[in-house]
Parts: sequence; structure tokens; C-alpha cells
Amino acid sequence: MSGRILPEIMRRHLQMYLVVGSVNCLAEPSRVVQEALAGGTTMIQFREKGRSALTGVPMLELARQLQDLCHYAGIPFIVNDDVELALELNADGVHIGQDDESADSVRARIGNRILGVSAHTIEEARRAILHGADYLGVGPIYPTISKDDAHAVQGPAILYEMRKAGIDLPIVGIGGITIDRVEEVVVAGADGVAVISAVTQAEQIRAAAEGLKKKVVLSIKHP
Ligand code: 3NM
Repeated sequence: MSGRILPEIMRRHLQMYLVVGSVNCLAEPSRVVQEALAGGTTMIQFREKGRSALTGVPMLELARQLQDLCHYAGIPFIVNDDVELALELNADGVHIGQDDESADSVRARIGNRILGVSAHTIEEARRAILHGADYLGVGPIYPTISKDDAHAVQGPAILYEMRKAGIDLPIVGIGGITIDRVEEVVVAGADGVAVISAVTQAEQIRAAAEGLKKKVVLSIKHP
């Protein structure tokens, strides 16, 4: 890779960002991801967390399977938290939280791969940018049932505040986002939505991803 991802390309990848692990899936994870990709998912984060999360070889095999699907679909495959795993897989990027290794040290290890950082405040956002983040994950915007240790609900106001403070890095909103909430999240300043349940728990996964993406694109203000 010859350089960091361009912000305008990053923004497009954030439009319909599916965060997924085996724990979130009612059906076979690879089926869920295939359907979500068919619906126009723009980026995938492998997040194998929770009580019944896979570990060791089964986890690695699943990661490889999902990575292949992303590769064929031509979209980035991002690994949550685990820098070692991301490097072993030669993933397209890593997403880290505030409790994980610091962003500057992750940046040093991953070279020009995509680096996403969760930020809950303007200060955290500014620090992440200084430390080399390519995008910020901001949430939880609404109450979520998919993350046990989620912070307090922020509401879309946090997105307005970050943009008003001059933060112009690509941002994805996360936490409790459903199709009915997409417009509000994008109008508040997000470039897209990151979801678990709105896609993985949907009866029609492909249609759910398609609907969310369309809503994001329609809600983006075009100059
Ligand atoms: N991170 P759902 S909220 C993985 O606030 C994750 O940083 C969050 O799942 C954060 O779309 C969250 O089902 C869970 O609410 C998102």
C-alpha cells in the first residue's frame, strides 16, 4: 500500500458498516455476511465478542471466511481490537476502543491500514486524530442491546457537537441505529451508520442492509 486511505473514500466505506461476529448471528455467519454484502454493505468489522464467542482455530477460520467474502465483494475487512489477528490475516484495518492499546502505537504497528477509533468526547476525538485515526466511531447514539459495556447514550447531539468543534474526520455513528433513525444520525454529522442488530437480527438481511444504505445516501447533503 502506498499511502493512507483518502477521507472521501473512507466516508463512502462508512455508509453501511456492518459489525458482526458469530454471537450476533441467528443463521450461519457466512450466510449473514453474504446477504449483507448482496444488500450493498460498504465495510465489515469482525467483532468476535461475548459469552459464546469463538476462540482459537474456529475463530480464525471464521475470520478468514468473512475476509474472503469481503475481498470478493471489494470492500474493506476490519478487525475489532485484535491487532495481532489483523496483521496475521493481513486485514484492511483495525478498529480500537479507548480501553485498548493507544491509537498511535496501533498506527505504528499497522502501517497504512485503516485505523478506526471509538471516541465519546471531543477530546477523545481530537486525540484519536492526532494519533493517526482514519475514522471515528461515535456512540452509543441510542440504547443498544448488542454491547454489554457500552457508555451512556449520547444521542445524535454528540455528532453535531463534534462537527461544530471542527472535527472533520470521517465519522460513523453506532449504537441502536435502525432505519428510522438513519436520517437523524446523518443530518447530525455522521458519514454513515455502523450496525449490528439492524442487519443481523433482520428477517430479510439483504433488504435490511439495502434499506439502511439507501437511507444514508439519501440523507447525505450534497453541495
Ligand atoms: N459499539 P447495535 S455500540 C459495537 O458505542 C458497539 O461504541 C458501540 O450494535 C459504541 O447496532 C455497539 O445492535 C453495538 O446497537 C452496536
